[in-house]
Amino acid sequence: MKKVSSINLKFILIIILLIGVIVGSFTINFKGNSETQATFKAQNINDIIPKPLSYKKGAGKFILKKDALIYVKGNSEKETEEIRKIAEFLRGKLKPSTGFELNIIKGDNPPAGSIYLTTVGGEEGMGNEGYRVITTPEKVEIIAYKPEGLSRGVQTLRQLLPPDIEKSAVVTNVEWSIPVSTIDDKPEYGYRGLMIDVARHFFTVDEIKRQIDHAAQYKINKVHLHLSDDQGWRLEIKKWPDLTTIGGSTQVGGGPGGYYTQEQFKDLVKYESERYVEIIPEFDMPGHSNAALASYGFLNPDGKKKPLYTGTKVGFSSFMTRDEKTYAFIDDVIREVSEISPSKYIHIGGDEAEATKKPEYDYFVGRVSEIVKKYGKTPVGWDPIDTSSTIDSSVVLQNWKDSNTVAREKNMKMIISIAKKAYLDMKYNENTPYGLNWAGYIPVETAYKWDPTDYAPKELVLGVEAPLWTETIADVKAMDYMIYPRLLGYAEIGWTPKASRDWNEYKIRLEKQGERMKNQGINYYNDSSIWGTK
Ligand code: TNX
Repeated sequence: MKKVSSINLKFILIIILLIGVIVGSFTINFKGNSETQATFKAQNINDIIPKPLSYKKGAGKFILKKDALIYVKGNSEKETEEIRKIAEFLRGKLKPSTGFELNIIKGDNPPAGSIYLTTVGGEEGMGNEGYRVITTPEKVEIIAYKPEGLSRGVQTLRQLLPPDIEKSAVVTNVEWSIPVSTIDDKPEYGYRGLMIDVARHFFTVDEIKRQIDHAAQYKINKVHLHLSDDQGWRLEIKKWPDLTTIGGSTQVGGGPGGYYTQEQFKDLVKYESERYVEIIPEFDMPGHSNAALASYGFLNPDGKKKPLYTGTKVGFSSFMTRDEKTYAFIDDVIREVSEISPSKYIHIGGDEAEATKKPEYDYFVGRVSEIVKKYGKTPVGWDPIDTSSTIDSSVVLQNWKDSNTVAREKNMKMIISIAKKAYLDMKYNENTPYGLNWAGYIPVETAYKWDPTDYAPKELVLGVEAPLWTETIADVKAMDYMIYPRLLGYAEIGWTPKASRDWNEYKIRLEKQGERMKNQGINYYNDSSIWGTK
């Protein structure tokens, strides 16, 4: 009798277990895809873009409260002061939505409830941009080898908080919590860039700051400004003021154009350096130079100024390549820029010089590269600059066409910006209201599914850059639409190793970023393949 009942008990237990399993799996199926993904996600991955190298989730959470303190401590007083500025940036980002006025304190041993930013204990292997975020119920600690790493870690911290953190007005019904977790992170490439063409259409300093602020949250660390083209010259050069008063006076379509004074440029550079973003100035030569040729007659063979140009054709203008007046002028430009631009790079253009014969082009880019080097900077040029006999591995190639054989032979370092993958001015599809399509359509998926090593050997790759040419982009709304969400993909291609990237998994994280972008007022392209039709 006893034996029978124990068998029965086992049987009943098995039945209960089986029912449990069936009901459980049914619930998951019934709940549908998104919730299943959410459950999976909560346990195993996070929403962060670019995806960190490693993320481990524990039990519990840290809750940010209104009396929280931000402790900062560097390896020297100077470093502590630098970290204090990063803490100020963080406080500024957390304030609008939380309403909290977090106090910043120089010191270690933060009390429970604090955020702690420190380079003490940071390891050299983390590199300049690597960081670790350790979240426990008591505190959030970001450790890095350099303050720059802390600034990248702070961008990650924003993404660990609920999306409401990005709202610009106080939200009261939210718990500002971060799951207990440890993140170890560092980038694959040191160059993760965005280019903005401010020559075809001019954008103000504030518009550029806003754009860079948004890009920096995804750890973009280089912003290349295309400061001159046929349609406009956008940076004051004190020795040659007509460059901006005449050359900067219009834009595509004939609008009023504009330019940056050197003071404004310095202010922009300083603002971005506080976000650890480097500004790289470009003057496009010998082609794309009509705005300069329209400003000064002496730059032209007949001594007369060219008319200003407001169309969108390329390849018709050229500096005189065998006239020393040209080089004296360029020397002045490069000298003045090198004095106000801390970046080690100066971009000299070199693309689409169809009005310059090949031997003249070669001579010209060689001479201009020497000028750039004379002022202590590294020249960067678009292809085909690599094909010039005057150019060697002291020059960086920005590769936009799918051809860099000569650059490879010369061991030139490269920034990969292949037009058919990385051009932000290409339309997403035939319905995109702005942009061009000469390099094809670039849907969000295409923008994500490539790697710089598809185009060049890894040891030559400095990183990636996504250029926004602005022939058809006249305002901030259009700019946002073309940049977002594709820039998140480019940022991840530059940051996260190829082996850790997968479109299907990325898509889930991208979907989550939609709410954050919306909260920040970014007019992103609301792609139905990512966000559905809601
Ligand atoms: C090619 S890419 C250009 C630009 C145009 C762009 C338009 C490159 C180095 N030159 O002058 O604005 O196409 O997509």
